[in-house]
Amino acid sequence: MESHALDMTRILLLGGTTEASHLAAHLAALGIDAVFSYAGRTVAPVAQPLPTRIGGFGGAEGLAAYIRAEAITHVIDATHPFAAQMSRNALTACAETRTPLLAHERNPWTPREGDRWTHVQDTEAAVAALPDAPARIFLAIGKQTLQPFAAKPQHHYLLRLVDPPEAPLPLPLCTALVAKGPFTAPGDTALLRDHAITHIVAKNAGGSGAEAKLIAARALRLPVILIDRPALPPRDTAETLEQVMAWLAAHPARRGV
Ligand code: 3Y8
Ligand code: NAP
Repeated sequence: MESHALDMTRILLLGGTTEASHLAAHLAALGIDAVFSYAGRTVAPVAQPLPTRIGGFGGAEGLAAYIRAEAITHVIDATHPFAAQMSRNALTACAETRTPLLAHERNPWTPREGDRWTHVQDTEAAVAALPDAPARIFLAIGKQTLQPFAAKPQHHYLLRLVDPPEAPLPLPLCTALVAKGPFTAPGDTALLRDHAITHIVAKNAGGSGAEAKLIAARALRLPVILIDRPALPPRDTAETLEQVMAWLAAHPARRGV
């Protein structure tokens, strides 16, 4: 990227994933002006080597106002594939402010030999896919989408949360673990075995940070109910850091006069 374009570049990096943290470190090392953004979903998010803002923008309008006020020249959406509302707002705000937008996301996981996966479209379909006879379910989906599982209270649920739950959990038989990824296959294999887990429910997040439980399920030959990621409108996407940097070079910064 030419130096003058680099001087005017000011990136808003929508984060909250392993890939966002890797990109933040790369941009900081290059001295590229960028702001990292968390939703504020957790008590103590991982510190980033970039100036960081925490909290919602106030919808697409709030994001558009932020882009103008902060003279943002590029938005890189490196949020989680299930953070669909943030991604939709970024599409709207970048169209309105004519700001180049890139989605930095990982590909969905694909099954390998020995995987016993059932693909479902959403959380409700995941609940329907559970057996009726009491079982022991590892719900590795965070805490925002637990309520639908109350429809099958007969199961014992093992939950893994980033922060201790503030409110009572909606599942009568459950064990809550507080742990922040990225996780390891040996650790998750021991966890599934220690809790005599019979089924796993997970989001098709892709990437490495959440994959350990799928590797563990393959080793223990356990069934996995995998929730497909929400569909999003078309946008520029880049899977690797190199593709992100090539996209930036192909979209040199310019501000309306
Ligand atoms: C607040 C930032 C990094 C980022 C690490 C990745 C990997 C570890 C694995 C399991 C699955 C789950 C959950 C998970 C993983 C990474 C990544 C990823 C899954 C942090 C983070 C924030 C969040 C929000 C949190 C959600 C929850 C989802 C737990 C930080 C740690 C289940 C997604 O308790 C809650 O309210 C948790 C909420 C959104 C999904 C949900 O709907 O509940 N992530 N996760 C970000 C913000 O405020 O903007 O606190 O440090 C980030 C990471 N979580 O830098 O290495 O890249 O995916 N996060 C899923 O994938 O299924 C756990 O337990 O096996
Ligand atoms: P979401 O449902 O798509 O977004 C809900 C609202 O949260 C957005 O409209 C926006 O509020 C705010 N928001 C979301 N991400 C933000 C960000 N990076 N910076 C500033 N505001 C943000 O999002 P979510 O699924 O709750 O995810 C929240 C965060 O957790 C994201 O950073 C995401 O990358 C991370 N995460 C989510 C998952 C998951 O499974 N959903 C997994 C791992 C990490 P306003 O409308 O007010 O702007």
